[in-house]
Amino acid sequence: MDASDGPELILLSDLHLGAERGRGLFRADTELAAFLRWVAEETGPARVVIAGDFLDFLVPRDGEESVPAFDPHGAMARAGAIVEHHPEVFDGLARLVSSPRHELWILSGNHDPELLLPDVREVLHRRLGLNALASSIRWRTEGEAAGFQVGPARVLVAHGDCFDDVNRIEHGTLRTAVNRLSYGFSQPKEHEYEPPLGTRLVVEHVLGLRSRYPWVDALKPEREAVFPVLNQFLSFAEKKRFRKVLWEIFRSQWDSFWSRSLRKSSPETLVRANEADSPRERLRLWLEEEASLVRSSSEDRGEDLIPRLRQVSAEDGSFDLFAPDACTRWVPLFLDRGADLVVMGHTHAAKALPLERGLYLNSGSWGRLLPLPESAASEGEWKGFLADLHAGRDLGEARPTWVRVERDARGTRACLMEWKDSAAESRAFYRFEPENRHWKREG
Ligand SMILES: [Mn+2]
Repeated sequence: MDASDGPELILLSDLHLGAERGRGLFRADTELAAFLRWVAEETGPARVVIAGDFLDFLVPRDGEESVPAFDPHGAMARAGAIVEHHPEVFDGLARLVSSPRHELWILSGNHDPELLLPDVREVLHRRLGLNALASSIRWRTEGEAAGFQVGPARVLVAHGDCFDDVNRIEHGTLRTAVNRLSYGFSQPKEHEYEPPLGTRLVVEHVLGLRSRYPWVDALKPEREAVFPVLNQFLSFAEKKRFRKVLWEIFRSQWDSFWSRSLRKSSPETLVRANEADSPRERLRLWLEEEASLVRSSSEDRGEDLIPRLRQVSAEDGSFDLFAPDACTRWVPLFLDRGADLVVMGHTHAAKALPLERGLYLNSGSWGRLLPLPESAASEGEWKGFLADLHAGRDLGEARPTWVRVERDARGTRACLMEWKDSAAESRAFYRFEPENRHWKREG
């Protein structure tokens, strides 16, 4: 590779390293350490970008039942505990940080907005062998996207929670809170930061279910499968509490959709409702989605769970790299503004979707994933699956994916990759055609 070609990009996200080991969402210590060794030895010059949810501050330590939704005072200790539980991963990252051929970029996500706290970043700097004066980690902790140029292709990288009303971090109020905290205004009513409702759902409901149902954060699709299953398994009192939060989410989504997409749109964009992506069409899709969510939390009596899940399984594209996801209809906003490739994570569902103008790749997750059985699977298989879930079997496995964008003799290419059996495997590979700013699938 010539120097003029510039560094390649290696993008991964949603590692969810928590202050625990051998349980929970992330258990791929050995695989991730091997991957980082491969990156250090086999690639370069390269920029390695961890695009959000690198750490998970919403994971309890041994003996803790739950965690606070936002705990600026405990965040440093929790970061320290996370680092302690995953030594080989941090050794691998330390090696990249000290490598003259590699750059490490870290974006925060909705499970680690605490990375905005300088003390938390300091914990990582120390563990990775840096002192603050010579930092060579590029932090992006205010929700901003990171832009890169690889040959003629412009690449935009973001965590992806910006499109998710339930989980989006409000970076303005978080920044204000960090500012106030630094002056000693440390009470919630003084710093005024409120985590998103999705974070509350996790700490108030999901964490309490993890020991009974360890699959709860691995089963996909999240809303369409997990909510109806829990709705059947939970006690009446638990259901009531759970539904209360779901309703709050429903209402807040309506509010935020209204304020963001309608009130702020110019009147003529609301009238011209013929295009598929018009605000009115978006509103219709939105309402449809939300209606099914509310139905699943209020009407289900249990007897129709399997037929409903069969339908979810038939329609769900979570595990299909080429099936559109909820981001697909928003990504063009970035492509229209100059990006040729948009890479995001957050959904834990790896994607490779060429759009009308540009390409959208989702880097997936290194956390565990659990698909529903095939829609057409036998009644026995479905019953067995639900019995396993009910019995609290620890189901799910990691399918570690990442994105590689590099230059070769023929130009720029972008690949969705999987780390499988200690090797890098391409799952979908696209070549950039700069003349028409188009990506052509080549493998
Ligand atoms: Mn996320």
